[in-house]
Amino acid sequence: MSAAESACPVSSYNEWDPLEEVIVGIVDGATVPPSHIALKATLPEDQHDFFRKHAGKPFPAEQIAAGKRDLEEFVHILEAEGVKVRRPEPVDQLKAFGAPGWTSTGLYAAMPRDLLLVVGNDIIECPMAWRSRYYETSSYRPLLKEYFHGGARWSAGPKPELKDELYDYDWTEAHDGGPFRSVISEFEPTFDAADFIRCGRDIFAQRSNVTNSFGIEWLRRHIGPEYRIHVFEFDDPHPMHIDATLVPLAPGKLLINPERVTKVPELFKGWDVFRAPKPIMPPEHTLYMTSKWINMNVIMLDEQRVVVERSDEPMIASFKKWGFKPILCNFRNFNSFGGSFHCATLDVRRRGTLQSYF
Ligand code: DAV
Repeated sequence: MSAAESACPVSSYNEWDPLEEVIVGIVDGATVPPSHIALKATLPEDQHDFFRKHAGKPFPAEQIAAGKRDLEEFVHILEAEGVKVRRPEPVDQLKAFGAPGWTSTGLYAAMPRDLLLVVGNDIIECPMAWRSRYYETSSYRPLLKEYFHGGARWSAGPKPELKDELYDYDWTEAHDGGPFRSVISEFEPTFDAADFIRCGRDIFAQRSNVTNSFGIEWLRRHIGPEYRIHVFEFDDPHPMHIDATLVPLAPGKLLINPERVTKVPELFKGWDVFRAPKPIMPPEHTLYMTSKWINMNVIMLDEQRVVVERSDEPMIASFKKWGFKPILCNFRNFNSFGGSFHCATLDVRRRGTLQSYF
């Protein structure tokens, strides 16, 4: 690695090199997006009513306050572990925006993992398929400009039009266990960063209700022949984001969702495969946008230290058994907004170099 590379403010190749700088999202101003078919395909069944009734309105204030408390605890923990923490700027999510043919209001700046992808020294703004997330990078622009001035590459996918042609308005779930039917078409490239997970030269991806093949192909050519993108299909009728399904924790160590990964890809032959324990999230706890499997949505601070939800005893015990060092943090209130530690963060800089682990 050259001196210029090591000095770059953006530098991260995998999920486990020692974490130096991270962006942690915010829940301030979190707003329920307008109703749209693209949401329907991913929201939990029991949340459809809530989203219909509260479209375009802020999420309940007490939930936002509780989510904020969890985030503050998380930030303190990261700082105590020696990690530099950065935060996005709050923006008014109720301000309408649009493009020819549509208007929307926003969502939040809670999940940097969803919309920014760091591959080496490149920080990529993803062309997201949800209209409500079209301008979500606004909150991160001051940071992106700073990183660019500091020497990072700053890229963006082709700005999507998000016309009606992108969406399948007749979408219904394939109940018969048939092949995955996405709510989005191949009209133009779209992808969320969280449908990709990095493992040095190898990057794992899935097609989902926000990521199409066109988007994956765009990224493949953008990052170039130094990287290999592997596209997997899992047993998940509502795929959106890979980080509660298949999570490489360290070289040779893979965490899987045992319900969705019924066949571990051949590539991981010889790796330790850890099956995430069943989530213990109480049924009365509101989860607006995810399944309970966010118990496996953890962040590695290095090859051993892993941040785990404080009340998640089965996960804590499993990580200890597997030889990791769990660091506990309250995060259930934040979980309500659709993710856990991995979703809430973007590892901007980890101390390490580009390597092959296969
Ligand atoms: O339920 O698998 C988890 C990740 C959301 N950003 C799920 C989604």
